[in-house]
Amino acid sequence: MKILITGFEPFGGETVNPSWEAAQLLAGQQVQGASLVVAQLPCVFAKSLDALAAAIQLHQPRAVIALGQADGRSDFSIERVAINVCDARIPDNEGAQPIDEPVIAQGPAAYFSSLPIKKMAMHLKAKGHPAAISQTAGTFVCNQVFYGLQHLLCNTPVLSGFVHVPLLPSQVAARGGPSLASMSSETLAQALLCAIEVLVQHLQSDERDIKWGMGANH
Ligand code: PCA
Repeated sequence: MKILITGFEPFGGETVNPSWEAAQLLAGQQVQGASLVVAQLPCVFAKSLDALAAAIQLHQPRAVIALGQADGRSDFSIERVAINVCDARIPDNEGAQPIDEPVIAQGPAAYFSSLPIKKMAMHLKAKGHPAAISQTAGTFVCNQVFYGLQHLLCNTPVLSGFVHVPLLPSQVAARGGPSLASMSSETLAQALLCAIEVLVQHLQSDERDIKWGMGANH
């Protein structure tokens, strides 16, 4: 069983992105029999969904967790819902700044995460990691990827969703000003392993249900 973890390239003039730093630390690790594979996504509206689809095609994962940097958030934000809107506050890495555009024309207004978000948040908190369910992934490239991911996989048994992570200490230091919460890439990776553990257990119990003809997805 493979789990695909995606992270983003740096954007907005930064030189690192915590989502990719953490993803790289997870590459090749095993979690209760599941292998973690990773892919980096461009922070470019016109390219991110093609890169995501190519990684899914290549790895054929049983679940996908897309990660992104969330400036100013102090906890793991396990996103509940992706909306069909791109409304960019800043230009992407190729200068595009869509305003009030759909991610997928004619797509539904929103998709929910199909990850066990409450179980993941509870387990993270139980292990001492700050975590919360977030009700918005914004309207920039992260939300676009989250929406595109759910759209691509909505009629498949592959579970998927999005988690925003806090900044790295170096990013906070470079900003100066009042201290923002930050987490090292090692802490991020450790916490993500806890969340993935819960996901794998969830998938395994799902598979037992399917085998016994119960077929429940949640
Ligand atoms: N964060 C941005 C896009 C890439 C990233 O890491 C966002 O929250 O939309």
